[in-house]
Amino acid sequence: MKYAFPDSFWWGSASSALQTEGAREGETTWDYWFAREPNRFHNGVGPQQTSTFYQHWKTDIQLLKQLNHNSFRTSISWARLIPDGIGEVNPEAVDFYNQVIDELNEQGITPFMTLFHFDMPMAMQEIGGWENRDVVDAYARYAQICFELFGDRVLHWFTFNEPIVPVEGGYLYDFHYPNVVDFKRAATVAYHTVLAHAQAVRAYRAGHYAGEIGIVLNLTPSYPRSQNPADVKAANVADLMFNRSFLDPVLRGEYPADLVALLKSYDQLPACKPEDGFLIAEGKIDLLGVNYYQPRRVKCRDSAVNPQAPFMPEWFFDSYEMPGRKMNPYRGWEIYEPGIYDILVNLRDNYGNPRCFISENGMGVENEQRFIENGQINDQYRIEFISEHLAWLHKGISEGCNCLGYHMWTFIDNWSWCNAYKNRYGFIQLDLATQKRTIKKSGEWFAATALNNSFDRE
Ligand code: BGP
Repeated sequence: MKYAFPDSFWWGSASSALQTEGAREGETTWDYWFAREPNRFHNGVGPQQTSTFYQHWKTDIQLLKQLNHNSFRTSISWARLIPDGIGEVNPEAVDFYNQVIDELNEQGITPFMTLFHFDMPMAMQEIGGWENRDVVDAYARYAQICFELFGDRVLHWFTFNEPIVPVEGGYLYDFHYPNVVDFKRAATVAYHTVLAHAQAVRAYRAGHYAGEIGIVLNLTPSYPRSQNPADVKAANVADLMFNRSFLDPVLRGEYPADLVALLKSYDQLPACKPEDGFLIAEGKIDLLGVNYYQPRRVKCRDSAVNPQAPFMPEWFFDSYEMPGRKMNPYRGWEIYEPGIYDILVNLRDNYGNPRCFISENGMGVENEQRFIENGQINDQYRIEFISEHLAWLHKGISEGCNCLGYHMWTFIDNWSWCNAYKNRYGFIQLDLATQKRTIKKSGEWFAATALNNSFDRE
């Protein structure tokens, strides 16, 4: 069967500043944490050793072109642009981003720009990070500076990438700095992130810039083990906490009443100001980026909660390992392709069918060198992964979902937070010793699919 996509469908990939550029003047929480606890990072590889995009941006953009990208998302590093987060703008950073943006446009690759992809300037973290409303204001200033500097040539902006991840990693589950376990502080961080988002949207609207503004959310559809009411209730709480905590404010301009009531009943609500509601209502977006990697399967808890244990989302559900689930064993994530369709249908039916696109989807695999044939990684598994997801995405579009494109994570193998270079995601293989780039089989497949705006499959 031939899967053809709408005209002007966005074909591309995503990356982020910290994971690709390499070291910079302004320190981030990642540099700080790595210097103190290198053992927390796979093979002790830190954020200085990334895929050297800062040096190779021009030839890397040539490679994007070779992969027939018509669009590409990366992020601006707040710490590179404004090393202390709030003060002077670094002119070298302005030159760098200007060059990248201009080259992308010249090559016919539409730049999509994220303002914050997990990379908090250390100076901002030192005053409390997202727990401090001064950091919210500093972020809004940074966003406004980016709009002024680059807004004439960047027409698709994203305030945050996966804003729930720093909440989970930094304040609940101990996989990002500052390694706090405290639900109320996590809720405050999440709430202030929404306020920061809304302030950036407000600034963008006030400046009457030519493009559009959105956010990128990692949506994990919550599937109950069964239709037993206890399982369904558990899945609903997981959905409220991990999806709707950001989805509702940015698409509906308000928080779900059920979420507010739940947190209130456990005394976990962050401090709110009366004017916040108006600001959040102004934060409604033009375009939603959806990152989809895995579903979340849940069941009701089998045991009572330990009242001495810290209050956690898991007070309301257990994760459920469905027998027979298909796994990506390297990352430990389930692969469930219909999830991409379920997300789109949910957006269509419950959120007014917003303009959206798949902003990340991908498969990290360890030790890909074992698949080298005639000098090239033959990553057939990745081609399968993409085409199966695209088939479900295609079904969504044919049923009226407003999905405008598909971006893969990622372009060139890059540095992956605590996993460093363990799992490779790229269309292009990176040789860490020489920095040599070699297109994988999946890169060629994607280039052909983007060129034809379609692919064939049985
Ligand atoms: C997303 C992030 C990316 C990227 C990707 C792969 O959550 O937006 O930055 O890293 O996941 O995940 P990981 O690197 O954890 O394997």
